[in-house]
Formats: sequence, structure tokens, C-alpha cells
Amino acid sequence: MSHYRHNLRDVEFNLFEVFGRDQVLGTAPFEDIDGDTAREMLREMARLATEDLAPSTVESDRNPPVFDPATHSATLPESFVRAYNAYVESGFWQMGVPEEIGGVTAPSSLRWSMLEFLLGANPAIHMYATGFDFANILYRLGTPEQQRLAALLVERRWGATMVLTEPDAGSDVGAGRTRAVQAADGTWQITGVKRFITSGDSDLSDNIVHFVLARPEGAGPGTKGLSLFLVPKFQFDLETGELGERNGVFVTNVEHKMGLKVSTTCEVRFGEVDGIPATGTLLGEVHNGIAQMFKIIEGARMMVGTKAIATLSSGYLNALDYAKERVQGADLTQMADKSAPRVTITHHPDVRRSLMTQKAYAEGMRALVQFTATQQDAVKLAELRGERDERAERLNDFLLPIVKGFGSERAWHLLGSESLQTFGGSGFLQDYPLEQYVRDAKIDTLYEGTTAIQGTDFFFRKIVRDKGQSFGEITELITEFAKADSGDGRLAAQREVLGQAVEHLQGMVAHLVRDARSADPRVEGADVRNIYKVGQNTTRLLLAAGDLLVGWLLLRQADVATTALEGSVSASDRAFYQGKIAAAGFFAAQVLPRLAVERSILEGTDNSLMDLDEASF
Ligand code: ST9
Ligand code: FAD
Repeated sequence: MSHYRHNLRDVEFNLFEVFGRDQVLGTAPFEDIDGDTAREMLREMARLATEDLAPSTVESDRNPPVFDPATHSATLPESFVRAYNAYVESGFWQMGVPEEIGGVTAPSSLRWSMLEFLLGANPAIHMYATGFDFANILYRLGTPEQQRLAALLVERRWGATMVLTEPDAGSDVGAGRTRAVQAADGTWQITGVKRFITSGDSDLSDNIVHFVLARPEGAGPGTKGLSLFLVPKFQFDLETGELGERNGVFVTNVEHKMGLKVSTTCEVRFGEVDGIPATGTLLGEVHNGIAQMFKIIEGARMMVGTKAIATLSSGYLNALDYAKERVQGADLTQMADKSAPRVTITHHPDVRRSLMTQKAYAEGMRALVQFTATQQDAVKLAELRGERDERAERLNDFLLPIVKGFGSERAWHLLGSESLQTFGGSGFLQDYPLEQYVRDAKIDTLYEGTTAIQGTDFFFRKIVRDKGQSFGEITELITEFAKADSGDGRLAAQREVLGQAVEHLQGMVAHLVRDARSADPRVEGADVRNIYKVGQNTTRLLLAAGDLLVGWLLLRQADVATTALEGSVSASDRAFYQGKIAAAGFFAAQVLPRLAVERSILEGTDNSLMDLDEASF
């Protein structure tokens, strides 16, 4: 039986009932995909993911890739290769590729909904299939020759990697030492060691194009001195795609990891093996590496958040199935009666608390992903009209660290503390998927920028540098919703709690902005160490913002559900909509009030933590 449990009903509810995607589907430029086609695609992707892609996730965890140091190559388990090929044959990856090179124009919201199923069922497939996404970036940013390479990536199903990290340059990408020297023919010779490179080698494709950050001779320090180079495993004929000489980029180790084992994590050496030079070309013939790489990073951060949330959703649904079957103990009302009938654990209040916590976060964070994707729809629609939607661009930027940082933190904690816990001791066994989910999902809080990095990005870049515009727009939307009255007092108590929560978040931001100002040496009487008070609280702020957004989105869902229940609905839809109202009420009662405490902790922060001698830790 498949480990993967999808929630197609909830995905459709978000897309069509909450975010009104029927309005963009079936009309230009998405005229080829109307609402019915989209529903059909979602159904097929959910089926494919559950039946054909999921089973190899477990098998390839137990039999991970084998690395041969003599040939510098990694061989993947057969079951995984079959699943990968099944995905490629489905053609669903086309939604990430421009039409000019074999793709299909589709709304991002539909694409991320489909990807949720893939990322929940077998996430490594997407990581090996990113040649398609990288082709998109290459087509947008590349020279005409590089655009031809983009087409080859798609036609030939070549792999691709993003290559930033080095042993001494992880979060601090700008510390990278990999060098680039231009040859007389205009190409570049890359020298250095990169590590932790996802999909650095595999036997899924006959070529891999590495997107590498390296520092050209004479370039300045930090990230701004880095340029982005395309370094293929094999050189190739640009017209035919026929492979040529082996290039000097070699995988010299594949890491042994806690989870997500089928996704190879590689040490990659450039120009350092057998004296073979690693030759590459400069992306777009411009030295703008970090900004170019961030185009990829933005997509990857969205991907990681979606992966985490997809795993939590499947973890919750597995836990729910188990809880409905597992008989243990008597109903609490009969606890004194030792001969009382035993009940399924769904009868126990604490199990219900746990299940509803999982449901509310899994469904609220799915809505967060889809709300973010609707901003991407607006960006894409404007681009296809030859315009820019700067507001949607900014909102998308603002939401990304929440999707990635908050999404992965909450998902990983809940998978361990609630979903696995629901199984009791059985959750610790490999008989159920949760022990693997916990191992496979931990990486989501680490790569693509750790949670701390997402927190600093959120406050310093997405709030301060943005001059609070997006923060103001989002909080205004939430305040408006909180103040609105549907006429019948519907959700009035919950709206009030939401209104208080948004004020607490605004208070937190205002306090941190004051701390940051008071640390600015240009301000009279500044104490530069006050910035430590901000640094102690950026992760707290990120998580609080995520909780607020989830609370808001759950209440929006509850509002839609209440209206739906006024009409005639099937028995299963009645239960579904009632579940929506219950989840929103639960979250408002049990999670949103915590923002008051978070605010008070934040406002009470001093620098005693920073004054403490390291020896006292
Ligand atoms: C990794 C891979 O971990 C894990 C899994 C891979 C799976 C396969 C890949 C899947 C790919 C999917 C692809 C989808 C493609 C979709 C395409 C669709 C079309 N936003 O603040 P400064 C830029 S990989 C945008 O001074 P520092 C910006 O240009 C390893 N841009 O930074 C800025 O200049 P300006 C992941 C941003 O102090 C410049 O950077 N590693 C943003 O120099 C400098 O900014 C990491 O993620 C942003 N949010 O450097 C590293 N931020 O200001 C984490 C910066 O003029 N560390 N830029 O605009 C960081 O992010 C650090 O904060 C740092 C600091 C490196 C940026
Ligand atoms: P460090 O940067 O050393 O961080 C250690 C700790 O210090 C963390 O808790 C961090 O949050 C904290 N910290 C560091 N700096 C700060 C700061 N300024 N403020 C507050 N806290 C801070 N990289 C690629 O380039 N390509 C890939 O394909 C890729 N795939 C990966 C796959 C896996 C399985 C793994 C494990 C990593 C992968 N990475 C990849 C690297 C990944 O992006 C880095 O591991 C990550 O960015 C963190 O860097 P680091 O491991 O060096 O940790």
C-alpha cells in the first residue's frame, strides 16, 4: 500500500472556492487549460503520485544510491529510476517550461498544487527533474547559444544542479573561494571544491549542467563578486546535443544522510581531478551571479516549503487513519470503570487535540502556499502581457521566507511531536511512514537557507528594506477581514481574536524597527549592540507571522465553508465544510492567542544573552 495520502479535495477547495482560480483558467493566456481540464490534471497527478511514484520512496530509503569513487558516479535504485521515468513520461513538468522550448503555459497556482502531490509522494523525483526548471531560467537569462542549451536540457532530459555551498561558505555564500579564469576563447576555467550539491551525479540522464557560483579573477569580495557559470559534465554539440569530451567536473563523494537518502548530496570538484580543466560559460555574458542565482533560489525556497507542507499533510492523514482504527483504553468519562468497553483513540480528547492541530496547520499552510502561488499567477499574467505587476512581485517576495522558513519549521515539529506521536510506539517503527517522514523532512529547515537565514531575510529585507510596504498591505488585508461582518455575526469571536493577533504582530515589528534604529550609528546616542536584540527575535517574528497568516487563511476558508453549508451539499461535503469551520475555530482559540506572549517576550528582550561569557554556556 502507498505511504502517500493526498488531499485532492482540499487542494481543489483552495484553488476554486477560496482563491477563485476559475477566473484565470480557460482564458488567455491560459486558454488551453480550463477549470475542468485543471481538475482532470489534478486528479491524474494525485493518482500518479499515490500509485506510481510513492512506493519507491520507501524502497530507495532502504537501498540508497551507490557511489563508485573510481568512476565518480552514483547509481540509483531501479525502483526509483522507474518512478522517475513515469513522472517524466507524464509530461506534467511541462508547466515549468516556456512554450518556446516545449513547455505549456499554466498558472503557477495550478503548477504548485500539482507539485504538492509529487513532493509529498516522492520529493527526490522533483529534485532530479529540475533540469526542466533550470531550462526556464536559462531561457530567460541566457545568450542565444544558452537558450539553445535550455532547449537541449528539455529535449534530452538532462539534469541540472545549483552549486553555491563550499566547506567554508554555507549560509555565508559570499565567502566562496571557487575561482574563475577566462580563457582566450572566451570560456571560463573553474577551480574549486563545492559540497552538499543535490543531484551532483546520477544515472538518470546522460549529461548534467551545473549552475556554479565562482569568483572571477580580480572580482570583489562577498556575494556581489560572484558570477554564475554553466559547467556541463560532458561538452556537447550545440546543434545536435551529441555528447563530446568529459569536462573536468567530478563528484568525489556522496554524503551519508539522516534522510532523503535517494537524493544524492555530492562533493563536487572543479578542475581538480586528473588535471582535466572544468570549462564553463558565463550566464548571459553578464557578471550578476548572485542576483541570477536568486532566481533559482526563489523557486527552490517555494519548493522546499511546499515539500515540507505536503509531507505534514500526508503525515496527518496517515495518523488520522491509524487513530480511527487503533483501539486503546476506555472513554475518559468511564475511566473509573475497569470493564468499560475499549474505544478507538479518536475518542481521547488529547488525541483529538493533536489531530486537529495537525489538520489546522496542514490545511492552513497549504492555503499559504496557494495564496503565495496566486501572487505568482499575477506576476506571470503581467509578464505575459509584457508588463510588470510590482505589487504581486513584492508580496511574493514577502511571503517566500514564510512559506519556506515557517512552513518547514512547523511541518517538521508537528510531524515528530504530533503525527508520529499519534501512532504511539508503532510510529517509531519502519512499519509506518512517519519515522521516514521525520527524517526526510528535517532537511527542509536547513537547506535553501536555514530558518535563521529566513528570519533575517524576512525582517531586514522583506520588511525594513521594503519600507514595510508588503507588511502593511498584508496586515491591512487581515485587519479588514477581522473587522468585516457578514451580517449574521458569523465567526465574530474568531475575527476578534484575529484582530488582536494582527495588532500583536504589528507591535512586534514596530518594536524591532525601533531596536534596529537605535543601533544605527548614524542616529545620535545609538548603541550598535541593540541590533543583537533584533537578531534574537527574527525567527520568533517569522514564526509569529506564519501563525497569523495561517489563522487568517483558515478563517477565510471557514467563511467560504459557512456560505457553502447554506446551500445543499453532499454528506461528504458537509463533513468537509464543518471540518473547515472547526479547524479555524480551533486555531483561533488555541494558537492565535500565543502571539500576545510572543510579543511580550520580544519586547522584554535585553542583551544579557549576548553579555554572557561563552564559558558559561
Ligand atoms: C540548496 C539546494 O540548499 C537545496 C535543494 C536543491 C534542490 C534542487 C533545486 C530545485 C530548484 C528549483 C528551481 C526552480 C526554478 C524556478 C524557475 C521559475 C522561473 N531574494 O543581503 P545581501 C541577492 S542551494 C532575492 O547583501 P549577503 C540580491 O541580489 C544553497 N535576492 O546578502 C542582493 O543584492 P541587492 C542555498 C536576494 O550578505 C544580493 O543577494 N543557499 C535575496 O551578501 C546580496 O544580498 C542559500 O540559500 C532574496 N531574499 O549574503 C544561502 N537575498 O541587495 C543562504 C539576497 O543589491 N544564505 N539576494 O538586491 C543567504 O540567503 C544569505 O542571506 C546571503 C547573504 C547569502 C544572501
Ligand atoms: P552554517 O552556515 O555553518 O550554519 C550553522 C548554523 O549557524 C545554522 O543553525 C545557521 O542557521 C546558523 N547561522 C549561520 N549563519 C548565521 C547568521 N548569519 N545568523 C544567524 N544564524 C546563522 N548547497 C548548494 O549549493 N547546492 C545544493 O544543491 C545543496 N543541497 C544540499 C542538500 C543537503 C542534503 C544539504 C544538507 C545541504 C545542501 N546544500 C546545498 C547546502 C545548504 O544550503 C547549506 O547546508 C545551508 O545553506 C547551511 O549552510 P551550512 O551547512 O554551512 O551551515
